[in-house]
Amino acid sequence: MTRTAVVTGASSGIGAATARHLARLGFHVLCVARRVDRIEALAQEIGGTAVECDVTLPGDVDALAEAVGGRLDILVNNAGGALGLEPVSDADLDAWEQMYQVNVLGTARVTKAVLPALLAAEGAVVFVTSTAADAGYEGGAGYCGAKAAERALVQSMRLELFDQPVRVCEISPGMVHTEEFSLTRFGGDAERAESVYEGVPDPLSADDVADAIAYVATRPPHVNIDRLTIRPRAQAAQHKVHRVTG
Ligand code: 8X3
Repeated sequence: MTRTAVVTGASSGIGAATARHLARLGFHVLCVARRVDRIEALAQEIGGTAVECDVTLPGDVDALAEAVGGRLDILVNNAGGALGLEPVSDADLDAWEQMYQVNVLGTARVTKAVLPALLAAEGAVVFVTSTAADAGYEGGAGYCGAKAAERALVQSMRLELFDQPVRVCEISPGMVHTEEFSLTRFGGDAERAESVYEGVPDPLSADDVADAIAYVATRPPHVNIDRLTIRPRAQAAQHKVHRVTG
């Protein structure tokens, strides 16, 4: 029987790379995102299925669950992201609301909707959180809070489902240079986005993280990788980043 995976946020970056990795491992991948042109191209490339879905909309998520059907081997909750880097004194709370809608509520909504299918397949759910969930940093309250809340989902679900046939795993990436993460965070300001990675010899790529996700997701059913933190060698900690200057 062909194994099936769902990857949310599959239109770019870590999500698209994960869809490709899982397809190479033989999974039929449901590529889930809002931007239908991108996921259709990806699905065609990897022999998967594009599912247009905004995880913040209950009707879209119901339709996704319908498309999944009765069995699902892997759910990769990747849809999410950061908006802004202002201190709390200047925070745009609409942006915070959007971050919580996607990273937290959207993730919970999708997970809830396909959990019966994951249980039926003795499957695994992998949450892509962030090292931003470890502690707050300056300007990060909204994003760090959203990612910490997403981590709470992982922790609670693993306890709630301890005697059920499903694995609950978390990947916590540090600095990853994708085409969109920082660009989105800084509202399309390409120069500011690139400055995040300036001088860093080798930030992680989307492929590096996808490789780790695929590893975690494809362990045998009795092996639960609770959390895997992955950073570039140049980032010893959130604020300790090696940059080559001059
Ligand atoms: C991305 C990591 O350091 O920008 O999730 O918060 S960071």
